[in-house]
Amino acid sequence: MKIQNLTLREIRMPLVTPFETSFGRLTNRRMLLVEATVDGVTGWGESVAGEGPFYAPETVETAWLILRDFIGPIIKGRTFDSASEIWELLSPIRGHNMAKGAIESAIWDAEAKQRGVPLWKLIGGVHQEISCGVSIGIKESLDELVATVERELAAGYQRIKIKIKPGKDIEPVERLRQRFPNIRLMVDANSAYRLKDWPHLKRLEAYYLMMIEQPLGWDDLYSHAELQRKLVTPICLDECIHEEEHARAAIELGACRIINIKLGRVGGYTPAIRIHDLCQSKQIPVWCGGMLESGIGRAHNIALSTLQNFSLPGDVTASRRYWSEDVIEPEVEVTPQGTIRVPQGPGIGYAPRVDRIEKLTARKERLS
Ligand code: OSB
Ligand code: MG
Repeated sequence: MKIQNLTLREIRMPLVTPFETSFGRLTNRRMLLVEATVDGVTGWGESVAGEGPFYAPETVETAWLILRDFIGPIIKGRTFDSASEIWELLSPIRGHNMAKGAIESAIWDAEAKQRGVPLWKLIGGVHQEISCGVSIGIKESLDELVATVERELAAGYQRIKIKIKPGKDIEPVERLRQRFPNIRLMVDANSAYRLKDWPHLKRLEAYYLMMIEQPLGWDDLYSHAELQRKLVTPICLDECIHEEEHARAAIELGACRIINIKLGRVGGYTPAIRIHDLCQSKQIPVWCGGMLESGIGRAHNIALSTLQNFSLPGDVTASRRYWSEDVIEPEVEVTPQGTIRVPQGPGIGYAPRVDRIEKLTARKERLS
């Protein structure tokens, strides 16, 4: 197979409702899409890099620059047998996983389309229906939070995750537990606490949470190991796991009991599958995280979630939770049981709406 064309574009989409985390509030999402043409077939990928370097060090701008000046020249015109070789080709570039993941996933989509098979089958997926949870941003009031949770449960979602930060943690959790004693509930702090806050985090244990996601520093495995020893509730790591080696270290150190895998954060399917397999061999359950993706990234998350050890509900949800109109057809829909039925068409299985994407495009560059 030969990579003929690579096109980068930035699209901008307003969120249906603003999304607030411990590191900021977002109303408009900028995302970088990659189109990769391989032997005449085009695959699509999405970089999940943020507007600013607040979740991870990368941003839309850094991903663009790395793709154009460093990844493009390695990949363009390259011949290869399988998309599984792309990750290794990119190994001279340190970090920049979100830039790598965008192009790597586009090439996987192209290969699956070439072969006429669904991408989830090509990567060895087994689940035909995936379980969905929701991630709910920090709300102004507890009443608004309760109303949001009520709505998501009515839509069928199987677990509720709320974002927390210091001062907006114990109270919202307590309120939700009073109102919904039996739901599967978890929190995500996006690194808003320090190890010395452990007695405060310990108070969350009264509310029997499924897990506490990424309470401490974004790259601080050691403190998470200390914290996990003080808690009964499992810690789930998100930000910390950006390399396969970090996953191994986290497991060996006892820094977490669950891992959230995001394609973009780890650099694409090859590293995501390796982390998945490692976790499976160590009996660490995983689930697929989300990054407020457009339909392109959402479709990739669905494919990834079909692997065997994605045994907990992920943050992969219906398009309409974030977008008034998505960029794929059909849009991602969730069943009343809170599941997504995996598409059976070739590649990502959802068709990019190129006309709409074109309208949303703020800039576009074909790499030469
Ligand atoms: O930590 O999982 C996170 C969104 C942006 C950045 C980080 C995170 C999130 C979410 C949203 O939780 C999940 C989704 O896409 O629904
Ligand atoms: Mg998270």
